[in-house]
Amino acid sequence: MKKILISTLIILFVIGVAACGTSAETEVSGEVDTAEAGGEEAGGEEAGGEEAGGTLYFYTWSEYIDPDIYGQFEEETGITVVEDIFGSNEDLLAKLQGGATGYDVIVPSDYMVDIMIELDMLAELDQSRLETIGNLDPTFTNPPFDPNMGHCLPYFWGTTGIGFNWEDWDEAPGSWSYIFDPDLAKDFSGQISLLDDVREVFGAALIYLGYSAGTTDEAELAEARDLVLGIKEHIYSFESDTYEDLMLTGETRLSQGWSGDIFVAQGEDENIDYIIPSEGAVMWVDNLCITVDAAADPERLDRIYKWLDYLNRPDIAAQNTNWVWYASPNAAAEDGIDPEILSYPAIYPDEETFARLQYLGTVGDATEIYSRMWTEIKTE
Ligand code: N2P
Repeated sequence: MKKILISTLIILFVIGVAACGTSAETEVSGEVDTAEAGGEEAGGEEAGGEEAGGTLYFYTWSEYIDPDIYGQFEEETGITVVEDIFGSNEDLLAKLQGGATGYDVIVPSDYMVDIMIELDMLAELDQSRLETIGNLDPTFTNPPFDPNMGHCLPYFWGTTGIGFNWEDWDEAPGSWSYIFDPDLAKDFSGQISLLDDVREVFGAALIYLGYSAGTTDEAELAEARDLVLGIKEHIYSFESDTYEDLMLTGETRLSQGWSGDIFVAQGEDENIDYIIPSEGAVMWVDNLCITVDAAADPERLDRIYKWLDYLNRPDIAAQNTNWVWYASPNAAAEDGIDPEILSYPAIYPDEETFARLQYLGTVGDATEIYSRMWTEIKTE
């Protein structure tokens, strides 16, 4: 199955299909106020300050690392990692564009890497500074959004599908119609959550309608907007950071969500499960990227390369996947990854499922249409 997966991924990349709790904050930040990480000064003087190893500011998605890794890294290098959380690629971009210069390493998805490279926001990656560079699966080393990993290291990849509770179903809800068809969605009225993420919500609606997840066609986008507006009365919330907690408390029964988040919730309640719908789903690759601001400071860069090398070590990458339940692009980590994860088709999908996955892709000037229609969805 692994072979099938790799060859399919190669095809996807080659043809460029692209068409909570932040426990780490409390554990690692200690004396440092993480709110400062977004400020103009963060990562500056403090970083070179009282501690020998200094501080590294890591801006990432929620629940996206085994929190133990921060302490292990600090023990080994003396470097304190301060985690700050964003909920969507657009929030990440807005924060940096708003003047936050303190972040060292950020974790944008595929299409956002493309946008940030274009905007000169990412430093080039000096692969010669990474002893672990050879650990990556070649499938991921020349992605269309970052040729030859010129800027970033792939971190995790996964899909965006439907989280559900087996208490409600005899057969898994394997269609987006359970969310987007008002006649079906009304059965769970007020108990459905969608991601608070413009591209993900449009992506799913467009896929359900049979269009490309990254369309730039205004009429198709209007149809997708109207679809979401048509079920909005049944939506409990638009939520990206804690939607799996809502499933655990039973407040929501169906969630648009990211594979690993829902599998982690399944660890607490075995009735919770995840499915990639028959119409298809969004697939993404998230990446470790260095901000241009950090790259201007050799001391910050030293810490950054140590951090990237550490996360890309086979034992650490495996430990991390075993905690987050997202697929790893690190081939050398495979031996350490829980066999249950490696054999889970919704994490490492088979060829037939892969054929139904799409990258969101960049949409250029149509970004304005997406954001206008997103506002219409959120405010109407
Ligand atoms: C983890 C979020 C995964 C990010 N909580 C999806 N791009």
